[in-house]
Amino acid sequence: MRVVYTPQHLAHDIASETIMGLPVPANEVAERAERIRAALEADGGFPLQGPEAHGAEPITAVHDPGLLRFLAEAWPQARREAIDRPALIPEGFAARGYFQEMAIAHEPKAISGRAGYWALDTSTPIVAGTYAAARAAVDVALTAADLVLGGERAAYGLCRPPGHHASRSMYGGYCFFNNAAIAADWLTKRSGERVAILDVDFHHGNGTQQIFWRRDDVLYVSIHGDPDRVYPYFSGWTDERGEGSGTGTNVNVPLPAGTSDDEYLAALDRSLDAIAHFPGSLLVVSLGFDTYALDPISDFAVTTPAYHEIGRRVAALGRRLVILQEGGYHRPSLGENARAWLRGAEDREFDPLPAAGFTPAGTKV
Ligand code: SP5
Ligand code: ZN
Repeated sequence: MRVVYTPQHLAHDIASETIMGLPVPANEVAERAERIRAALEADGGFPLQGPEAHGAEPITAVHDPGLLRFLAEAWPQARREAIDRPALIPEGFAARGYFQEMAIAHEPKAISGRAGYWALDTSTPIVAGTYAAARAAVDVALTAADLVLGGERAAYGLCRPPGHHASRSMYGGYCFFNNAAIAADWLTKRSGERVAILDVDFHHGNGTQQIFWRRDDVLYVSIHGDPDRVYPYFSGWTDERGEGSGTGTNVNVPLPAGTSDDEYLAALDRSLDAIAHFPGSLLVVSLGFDTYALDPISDFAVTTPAYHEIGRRVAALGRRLVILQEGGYHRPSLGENARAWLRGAEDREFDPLPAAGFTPAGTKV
């Protein structure tokens, strides 16, 4: 299987994030993508290629042009305002209650307020290289989509930063542009077909759900930690099914803490069944490894052999696969989990390579 990767992600270099007001070491770090790249290179069956630039148009097809403008301008503006901090994090948010019963919505000029106007949370810092990395991640996703449109049965886009928490007009959850949503929208236009998205990241893909909420040409199916318990908290319940002509094209499968391999695979089978009933030959996979038993911010108990089986069952649907990386924060396991999943998707056996070579981020080779 071909893999699309670019070292441009290294520019999104985050040291810490803020959780409930306190700084903690960042989870969404460059080492994640470098671990996966190194394991796939060591495997030998996953040729790497760089992305093609696709411009801004596919981004503004699903995102507010104001969000794109904000992300392009945010770091330079923070520097101009002499905000002497390692990263830009919002000071306050345009919360639901602020606007209730008032049809007002001004984007302020100051960068601290501007960030809060577009942001979901305080755990998604913006640094000097964030915009370039986020744009490159979109190009990675679209290049993987093009490989499949060009005849590949499957392609893997090693996107970083991830995307599924970014909605039409909001960034957050370590995400800036919704790589999977942009790729799915692109696929509908280039193929003329309906497109399904399967989101197996531990977290509900609130952004992807929001973007396609009223659309009947894109099915969104997500398996995730129950929002009553975990981030992103405000969406992901089973009664969220879409609205208007999109009614019935949003499927949420929330699961309890401690979900085992067998419980996860049972939920996967139900989800694949929903996809099998939706027309079209294309499936975008939002692939997260934060369902892993040792993930530091999640609470499922999925293991590496299960990733091989999940990849196998997803591919057994018979759809053409655009597989895009989302989360997964247990760095030592990421390479093997990705290799297991992707070999499963090719219906090849998985033989663990516990000593798979790893070249640290930034190392000259
Ligand atoms: C793409 C993706 O996986 N984004 C996830 C963003 C999660 N951000 C909030 C993290 C909150 C961590 N809470 C930790 C509890 C540990 N017991
Ligand atoms: Zn996640």
